[in-house]
Amino acid sequence: MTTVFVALGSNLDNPRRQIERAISALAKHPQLHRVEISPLYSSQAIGPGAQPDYCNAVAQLDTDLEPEPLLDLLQAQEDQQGRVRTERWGPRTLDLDIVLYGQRSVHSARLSIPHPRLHERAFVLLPLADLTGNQLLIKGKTVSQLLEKCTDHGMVKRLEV
Ligand code: A4P
Ligand code: MG
Repeated sequence: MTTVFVALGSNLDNPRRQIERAISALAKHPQLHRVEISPLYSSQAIGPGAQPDYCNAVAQLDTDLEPEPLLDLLQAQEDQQGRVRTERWGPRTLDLDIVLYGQRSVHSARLSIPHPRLHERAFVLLPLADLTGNQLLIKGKTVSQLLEKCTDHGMVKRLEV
């Protein structure tokens, strides 16, 4: 079993409900175990044009799936929730990214793990810190060390339960 962190993001069609729907699909999937979810955050969109704010969260889970079959499962859930892929970083009903897959680095045509923009995104680092405290090392750095260098904290707010 490998412990994996998945970033969830949505900024279309009731983002909070999209994230809640994705969480419940992950939690009941037979190949995903011990699924834990961070608090939810609201964040200003990074991307082209004026876009609605995002709802973001991170899930921690254990799985026997290899990275590519896990990506297939996550993309199937994105499709299930009406994801339409138009422009890069465009608005979306659901984005599920593999942030970390155990200690493994993956660089293939379909996958870059750790997620290459993890260190510059408070909307991923803050929920990751909620789940792991300061236990996790990412390329030798703690999440707090990454957060110190990350400049977009002001754009990210934790949502009330
Ligand atoms: N891919 C490569 N590595 C991964 C990975 N670790 N996990 C490939 C998942 N997918 C990965 O993704 C395009 C391709 O990336 C996939 O087919 C997969 O093979 P996509 O989801 O179709 O497109 P995208 O999300 O627009 O591209 P990208 O480059 O993954 O975007 P990012 O960097 O994830 O950014 N602003 C806020 N506030 N909150 C957000 O959540 N998200 C994005 C997406 C932009 N701005 C945001 C947010
Ligand atoms: Mg994505």
